[in-house]
Amino acid sequence: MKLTKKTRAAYLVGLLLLLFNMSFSMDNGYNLWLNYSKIDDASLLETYRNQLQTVFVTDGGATMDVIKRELDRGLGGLLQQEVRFEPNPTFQNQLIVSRYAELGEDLRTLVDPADLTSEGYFIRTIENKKHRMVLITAQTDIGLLYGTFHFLRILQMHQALDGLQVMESPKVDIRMLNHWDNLDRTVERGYAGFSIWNWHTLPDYIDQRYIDYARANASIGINGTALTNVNANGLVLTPHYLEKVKALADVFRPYGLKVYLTARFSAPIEIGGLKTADPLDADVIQWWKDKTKEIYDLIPDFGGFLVKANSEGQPGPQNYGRTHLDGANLLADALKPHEGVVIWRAFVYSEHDDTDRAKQAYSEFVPDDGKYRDNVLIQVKNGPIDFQPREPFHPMFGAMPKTPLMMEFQITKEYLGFATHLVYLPKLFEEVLRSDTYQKGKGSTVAKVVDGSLNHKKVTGMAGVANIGTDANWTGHPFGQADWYGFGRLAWDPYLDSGTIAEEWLRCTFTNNENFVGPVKKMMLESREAVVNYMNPLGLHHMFDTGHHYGPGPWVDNLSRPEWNPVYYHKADDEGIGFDRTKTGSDALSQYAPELGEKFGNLETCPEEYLLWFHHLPWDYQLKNGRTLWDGLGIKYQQGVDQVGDMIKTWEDMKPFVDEYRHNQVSMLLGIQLKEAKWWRDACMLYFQTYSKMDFPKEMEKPENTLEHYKSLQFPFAPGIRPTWN
Ligand code: GCW
Repeated sequence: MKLTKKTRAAYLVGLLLLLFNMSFSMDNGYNLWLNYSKIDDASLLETYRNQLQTVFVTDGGATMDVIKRELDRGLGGLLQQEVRFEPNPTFQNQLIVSRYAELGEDLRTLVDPADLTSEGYFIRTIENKKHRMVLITAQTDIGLLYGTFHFLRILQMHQALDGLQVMESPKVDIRMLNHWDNLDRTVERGYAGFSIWNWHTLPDYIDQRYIDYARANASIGINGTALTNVNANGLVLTPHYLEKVKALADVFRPYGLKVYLTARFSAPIEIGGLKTADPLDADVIQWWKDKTKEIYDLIPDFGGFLVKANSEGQPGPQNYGRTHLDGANLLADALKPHEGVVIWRAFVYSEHDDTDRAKQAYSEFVPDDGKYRDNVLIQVKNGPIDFQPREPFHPMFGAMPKTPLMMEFQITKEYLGFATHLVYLPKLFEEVLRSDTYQKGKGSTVAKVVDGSLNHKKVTGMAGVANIGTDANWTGHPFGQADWYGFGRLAWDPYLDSGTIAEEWLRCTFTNNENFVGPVKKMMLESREAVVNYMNPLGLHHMFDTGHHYGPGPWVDNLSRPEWNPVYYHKADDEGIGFDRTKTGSDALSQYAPELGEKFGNLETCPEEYLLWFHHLPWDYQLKNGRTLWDGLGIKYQQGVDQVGDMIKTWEDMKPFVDEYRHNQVSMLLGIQLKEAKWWRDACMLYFQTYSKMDFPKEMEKPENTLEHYKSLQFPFAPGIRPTWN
């Protein structure tokens, strides 16, 4: 067939449209929230184009180059025009990115540097006789980079530039990701593919992902990354691997991202050839000093060591009759000359200690408050057990006023449905940060402990266990990106509101259309309570199946250590259910301030969400709404299932606003979430019924299978842990 010119043109247009549509409907999420697609509001686009006709960026090193590249990409995409960089400031309809010290006198008077920390920045729109411009200024290049990302976010969110006055400084010093990545590229509790660190091709091959990873982190203010699993392998400290670590550190440096490594306490034996790793042994002390110097010779801004010791079989100072204090101070002394820090984890519980696991960390660490070197931070998980859907805050917060306590959140969803469930974690993080410890009277929130404002501030930090892997969209579930994003934003400012964060993320990642943002934000904010309801309602916890933690296993009672068994935590029996942590039980409550001891200890005042965390109660105990505890449990489980049903409906309505690819991904995942929510409800209620011997409440749907069926399920290849099978 011979094509006429006209038909050829029509074909071409058709093909272009098809390509455009395909790219629109095939967004695989790789760009995360750094989605710089064209501003779709024509008049706003016109205004921005007028206000930002040219760009001037101060000369400088690698970070300034990064800023230029990001502006080129960001403004180029959002405004859909070539970005004109000027060699000199014109001050007219210009974006200016300049260090404070290089500003002219007249501009300097407009911003007060006293308000800026070294990573802080100002963004101001200035309109006067001489100027008509947007100014981003900071004391340091990294401050300018953070300001640049903030500025791009303003455009992504379609906010007006007129009268802009932003002043931001991070409230927390160390804002880091902890990767539980093994050197063989498996990721402990990772559900988004393999480790993004390709140790085999490093140091010579720099994957574009490393750069985009650094960009994404810088865009939300994350300034540290521990590359390797806390269940550490000493090999990473050998020259062969350190060369690879150096390559990553070199990539990350312009983005303000420091590298940390996990230090295996027995490394002096395993890779150093010593006979002991005793922290008081002179050779061991010297070995760590030399090793640390070797690292700093390669990576002058190395952050320091993250250590898990004497916990879950990891080696530590207690193997030599020494203490956590001895171990932490050993490494602190080695790092001190290089200005590095030790981040020593408080996630410890001992197989020789039969006291309530919730109490053990406090007992081991609190007595040594004030004795740690000043470059030691103790990293404490948000709750006293282990990243459950809901826990009260860890009693160590506020109880060690002389020691910096760093927050550890888990961004990966080990206990919240892996990367298959939509659960918006910043809601959980916010709940913890806003909890009142009462340690210095009312208002002594966890956030104030973490940002150092409650006590003498030395160095402060917040860590999040990463949910990142090789999946195209980094996090497996498209909404898992919001957890990474939200973690970064809360590490920067622990007082931010989770709703505001959700809205930012939605606008930057998907669209500014209010018909999308409103309902999806609501869905995200409710998703956390949903998972609590369908997994662990009313204060129940740790009822996950053995090892992989996938799905319910409330019946599990045969693991070698008592506190690895779910029955240890729910203590269901013919009388009732729940863990008595009051004076009549383990008395874990006494580790909290007296105000909370009273509040949680008294059934009248204990919030229902912590009921079975602190109390063992009869099945027919009457809840506030007049129903029995048994009915209340069933109703909560059902509510969780119904909430997921509502999420599915909301998401269906969002079809017009989301590209087909991601819409479909989320729909399928929500389908799995619903199936698993029902699984949790049915398995737990059927199991508890063997004790309560009561009928299910009328509100609850009938279980879909028998208890025997649920007990028989096995998942030897569940992700997140190396497979085990019989
Ligand atoms: O929750 C447990 C996890 C382990 C993890 C440990 C820890 C890295 O099941 O996989 O090990 O916590 O935080 O050290």
